[in-house]
Amino acid sequence: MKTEQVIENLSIRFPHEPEYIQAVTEVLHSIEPVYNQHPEFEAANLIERLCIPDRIFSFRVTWTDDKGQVQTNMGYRIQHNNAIGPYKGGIRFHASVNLSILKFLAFEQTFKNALTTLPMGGAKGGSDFSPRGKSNAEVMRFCQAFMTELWRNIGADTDVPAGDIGVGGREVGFLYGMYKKLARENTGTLTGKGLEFGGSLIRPEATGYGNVYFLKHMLGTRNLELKGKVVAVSGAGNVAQYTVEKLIQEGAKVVTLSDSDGYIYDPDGIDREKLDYIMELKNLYRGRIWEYAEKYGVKYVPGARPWGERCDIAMPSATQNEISAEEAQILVDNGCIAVSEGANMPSTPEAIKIFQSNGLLYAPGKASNAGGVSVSGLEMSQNAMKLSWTAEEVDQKLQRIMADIHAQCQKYGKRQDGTTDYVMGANISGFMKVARAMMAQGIL
Ligand code: NDP
Ligand code: 2IT
Repeated sequence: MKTEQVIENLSIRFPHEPEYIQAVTEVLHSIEPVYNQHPEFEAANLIERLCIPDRIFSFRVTWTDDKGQVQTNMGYRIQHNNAIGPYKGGIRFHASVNLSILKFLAFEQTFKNALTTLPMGGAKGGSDFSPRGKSNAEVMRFCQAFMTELWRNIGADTDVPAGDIGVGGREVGFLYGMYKKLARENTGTLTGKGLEFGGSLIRPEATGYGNVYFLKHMLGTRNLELKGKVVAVSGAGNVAQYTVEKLIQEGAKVVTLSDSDGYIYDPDGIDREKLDYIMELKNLYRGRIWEYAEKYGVKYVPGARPWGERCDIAMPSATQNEISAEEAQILVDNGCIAVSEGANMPSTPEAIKIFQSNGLLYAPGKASNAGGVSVSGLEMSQNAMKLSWTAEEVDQKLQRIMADIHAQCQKYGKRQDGTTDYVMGANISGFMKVARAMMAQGIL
């Protein structure tokens, strides 16, 4: 494979898609050596077939706001690759959503889902609609309008959406309700559903818990303990909240959280009671993180991210490209030993280089945040069997999956000195599974 040529070619064919090209570039650089050991891959032009999504749906979503004004947004679903199972991946509602962002997410999802050991292909969808500041009724009308267009293209055995930024339990409920009304079936075509109508226990917790389980495995390779470590977490949504919950259970001290307006720094650490307050603030009142600083009398820094605060471990859990090279260097200078990504692609390529060249334990999101989609896969299994597992059963399966992903990273990312390159490991392991499945199924 002439990697640079492939990247250049994709950049020309898909200009104005920087996040997509960024994600593709990282994976292609990782897999180049193993790809070149398989001339049959090149003969089948596997690389372009793997980088370019199977298909993209885009549509207008029309809805009426509370003032009676008719609004339009764009809606998308990217079905990236279904070589190993039905298309699977979240839906993002955020003003920044565009094809570049959804294509990078669908591409990453394909490799992440391959790592989970479950039979799921990769997809992503979303809209440039932002639920922020909208009433419940507006969110419901938007979700219903979005699903009116999407429903024909999804299904329990074809494409199974779930949540992502701006899409949580409330939105999945509205989306699923409309899906059922149109499709007239009840097979669980979305995951992240409420417990009363087919949702799985531990799905809300899964991404955050899974990331902490993965982190513990990484620390274990250096005989390090999580207990007593100071952790900086960004975001304050689903992933951040349950990351903090598990970190508290493990005896770590979480000192930061953030949202798109700024971050809070609590030197005493966020305890269970403070976390309950955050969950109520964010999930019920839909307030801002500065309100935490006001309530507990701690520092709030508007317009900034938390990486300047001293910590042993960083767990970015908000959005893509939220750690720049400068911020990575500050983390290193402050003695940070590990970065485990809850968000998708939160570290810029330059930041990753800084983490790796300074010997930090660094886990890319496609490995460390795979717990969320894994429990989505377990929700699909439970729906198909028409039964539900206990929280303990699901949590145990999640722990086993995260241990397995860590082992795959070690196997495929082993450096000469015996340490693990988790980027290399995750990319090669995910790629080889998808590649073998594609080769076996012919030129499509
Ligand atoms: P939520 O919508 O629940 O929370 C997102 C949080 O990140 C909010 O605090 C939000 O702040 C902040 N945020 C979002 N966009 C930006 C931005 N552009 N700049 C700064 N802050 C921002 O989403 P999730 O917790 O579900 O998702 C967080 C990350 O984890 C995403 O990268 C997602 O792709 C990834 N992920 C999610 C999984 C899941 O199961 N939910 C699974 C695996 C990965 P504000 O409220 O101000 O917008
Ligand atoms: O990025 C992700 O893995 C998710 N948003 C979860 C996808 C899913 O299908 O549960």
